[in-house]
Amino acid sequence: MAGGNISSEKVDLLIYGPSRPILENGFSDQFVRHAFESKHDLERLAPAVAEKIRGIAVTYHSVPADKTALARFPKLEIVASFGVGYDHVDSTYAREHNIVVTNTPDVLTEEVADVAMGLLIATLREFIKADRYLRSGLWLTQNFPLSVGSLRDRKVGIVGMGRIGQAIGRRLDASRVPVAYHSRNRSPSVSYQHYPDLIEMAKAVDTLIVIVPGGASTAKMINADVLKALGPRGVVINVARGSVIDEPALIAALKSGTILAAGLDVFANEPTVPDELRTMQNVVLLPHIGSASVVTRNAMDQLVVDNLKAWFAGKPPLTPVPETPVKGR
Ligand code: A2R
Repeated sequence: MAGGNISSEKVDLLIYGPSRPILENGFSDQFVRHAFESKHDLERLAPAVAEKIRGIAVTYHSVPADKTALARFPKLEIVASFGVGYDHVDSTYAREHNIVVTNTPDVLTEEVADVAMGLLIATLREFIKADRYLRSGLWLTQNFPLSVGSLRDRKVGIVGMGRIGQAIGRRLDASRVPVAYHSRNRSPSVSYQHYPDLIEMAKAVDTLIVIVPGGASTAKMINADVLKALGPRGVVINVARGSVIDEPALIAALKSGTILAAGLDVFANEPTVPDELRTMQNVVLLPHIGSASVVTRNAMDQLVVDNLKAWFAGKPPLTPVPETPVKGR
């Protein structure tokens, strides 16, 4: 199945979530844009307009394109979502209603892998603490203490060996760090040791880098048992989704010394981060910046626009998600 009606009639689009220049200027006059920043704003959308909407650009993961939201649009053909994770889009409802869902894979792969690697090293070698130490003038009186953590004596288990997991693996290879991975299926693209059982991998390594999709199948998969198996040298890096970690279990493990440290770019209830984490010394916390550079975010916005344009030019979508009812180009 290729794209929608290619006549010259106007196409009504909903821009759902924060707008940005490429989403504002990237469409020709054939498109009529209706911009709504939040779910609350969307409630103001007149039913007469909702009836005309044929495409939605979901511009951030904080706006839920759930069943209730999607059901308002009887003529909806395509939801073009920003980001590689699309757990905020009800792709099951979309498939059942023959609505195409696209995401923005590949264009952010190397950027997120860079952040995973930076966060790992910053956590192990305590960059943030060292920066604070220098700024506070303490270096004038004594040297910064040696870091307990180092990449030199570690074995990393990557949880998820897709596009980004493989890009992280390449960086660890370059750093001469041994790698293993956990996923449901063995990946034909890598030769690292595969563990179908996450606990078994956690026992065999001392560092986990989490890069699986969010959603029901991965919810709280990094739980108290996995953390216990990782052990007192354990370090957890999460650049996936906050939902993947049992956050109270992680906090307890960090407090009790069940594991050593964590580097987190994502949280269960963003942008709220538990006070207990914010006051801990053995964590590095980032405000979900994995893909958040100007160059990469522009490429992601452009891919959202290009998916919608391809579809309404009668072509297949460029990057449909696996569950969607159509094949890509
Ligand atoms: O399990 P598999 O064989 O489908 O492998 C995928 C793995 N994965 C899981 N592993 C264990 N338990 C699960 N329930 C589970 N579900 C998926 O995650 C595969 O190795 C990896 C996903 O790879 P890609 O689809 O290529 O995603 P990409 O581009 O690497 O991004 C991963 C996630 C995004 O969904 C965002 O949430 C986040 O990174 O930024």
